[in-house]
Amino acid sequence: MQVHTVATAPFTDQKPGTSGLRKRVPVFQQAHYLENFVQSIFDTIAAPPNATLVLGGDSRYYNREAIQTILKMAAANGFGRVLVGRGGILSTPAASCLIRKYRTHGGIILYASHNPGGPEGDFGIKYNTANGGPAPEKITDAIFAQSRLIAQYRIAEAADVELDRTGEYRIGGMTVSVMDPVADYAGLMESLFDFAAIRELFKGGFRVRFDAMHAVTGPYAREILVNRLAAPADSMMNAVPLPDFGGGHPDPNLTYAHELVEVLYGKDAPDFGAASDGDGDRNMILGRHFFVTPSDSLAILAANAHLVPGYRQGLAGIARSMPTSAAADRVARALGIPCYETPTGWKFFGNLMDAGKVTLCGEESFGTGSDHIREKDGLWAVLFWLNILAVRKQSVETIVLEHWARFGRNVYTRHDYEDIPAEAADGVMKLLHDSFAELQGAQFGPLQVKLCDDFSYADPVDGSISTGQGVRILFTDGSRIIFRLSGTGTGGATLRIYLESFESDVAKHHLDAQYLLATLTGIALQISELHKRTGRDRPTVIT
Ligand code: VG1
Ligand code: CO
Repeated sequence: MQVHTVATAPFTDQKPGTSGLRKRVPVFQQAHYLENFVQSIFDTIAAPPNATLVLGGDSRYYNREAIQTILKMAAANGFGRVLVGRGGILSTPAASCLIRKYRTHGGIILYASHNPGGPEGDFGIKYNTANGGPAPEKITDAIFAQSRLIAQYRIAEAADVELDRTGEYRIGGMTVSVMDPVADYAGLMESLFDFAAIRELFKGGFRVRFDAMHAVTGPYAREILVNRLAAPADSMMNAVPLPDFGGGHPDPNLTYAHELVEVLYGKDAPDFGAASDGDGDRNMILGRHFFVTPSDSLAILAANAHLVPGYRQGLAGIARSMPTSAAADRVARALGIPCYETPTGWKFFGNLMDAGKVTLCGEESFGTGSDHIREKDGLWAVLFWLNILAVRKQSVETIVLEHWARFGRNVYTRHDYEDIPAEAADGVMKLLHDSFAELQGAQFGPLQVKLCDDFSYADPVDGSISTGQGVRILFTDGSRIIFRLSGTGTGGATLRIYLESFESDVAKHHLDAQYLLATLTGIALQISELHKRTGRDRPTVIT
């Protein structure tokens, strides 16, 4: 095997965000751009000789080219084996599953989650460590630092590997195992959930519709829902992964998954609907004419976990990201288990799960998961819900309303202002910071501000501190307004406003969240001067 050492110069913008490095495809197509970042990963992790790596992605445009490059670089950097999903496909949860099951040194996931794909769309790359989870900040910071110094990278001269046939291939001394991307993951799901009960549910005429949004979950959902659980084939929609996701935006929310929403809110709607995102780690749960917020979903899964074989022995604890509603906290209290509040991003859950402190984790951004892997897991959440529905034999809506009647309802919404000028977004955040003193104790109609700050987190396991994780305005009655800038976008800035209040009155539980949160929304707009500063009079997306 001939190895070339290629001289290169640093790019200054290779700083990983909330979840890996994401840029437009043409940025990654620049000479040396991908190679620099991959070499920076290899230099930082310093894997021992002959280590094993997992490699795959969400099927988006440029994945295949990137995989060929990364394989040649892995061979030149002394890896002994790379496990690749057939066709270059691995959902993020499946990659996490493989890293753990085969005890590999780590994995490289090529994906940009819910961001659009195609030649002008987004591409991304993320490194996961041996526990199967996204590299923690100290590693992503080190990778970034290395990318600022890099002077050369190593790459083998070799033919491209046939990615579409399972089997073993060689690049010099390194083996490439092209694997079935679904089998191990599907087996893991089967070990956690009562597949027999779910099969019975479908047999009884319960109808489900799953929208893979032309992204990676198509083959996974087909194998699990149709082949193993015997749901009818027409339970699936948009199930063939496409490099540009069919021109869509593979983000499972009420705006971008409108095709599914129309089915579930239409005439003769199925009993249950779900969608997943580009890389398969998110989930949206719908009942007939009913939407379950991700924050409620986490709380409901926790409250019903005893009905599911994999969780029957009890939960060690729950963790949620700071902007996620406190619905799960109420369940944790009732169960007598701890509830942790972390910054946004799944990487913060890893330590808690590794230390055995939490079993379930969730984010308001349609992410739910457990310690079965170290990523959020879209299909896992779907199966968890189906398992609960199979046991309780009630509708999704009834289960949610009963949950609220018991615990109260944390009324919740998120308003996203996408692609606004970075200066306007920074201006809003600065204004808020500058207003902390003035806001403290301020009265807005019936609501009084108890505290405002910029959230920071001390990891209870390794003591690491993460600051600047979002502006919180907390009111004395438990209501909250959070402002945060997205760390996953590639164009302009995205400002997220998270709004939450608590409603104990059952008579109000059926009311629309936007209506119930109107006062809080007004306060948020007033104190942020958002409309004036961004020129926008309404959010791009409401979830
Ligand atoms: C968003 C979500 C966050 C999630 C992250 C990665 O980040 O808000 O909760 O962990 O995406 O999700 P941000 O910084 O844009 O708010 V995904 O499905 O990449 O893997
Ligand atoms: Co995702």
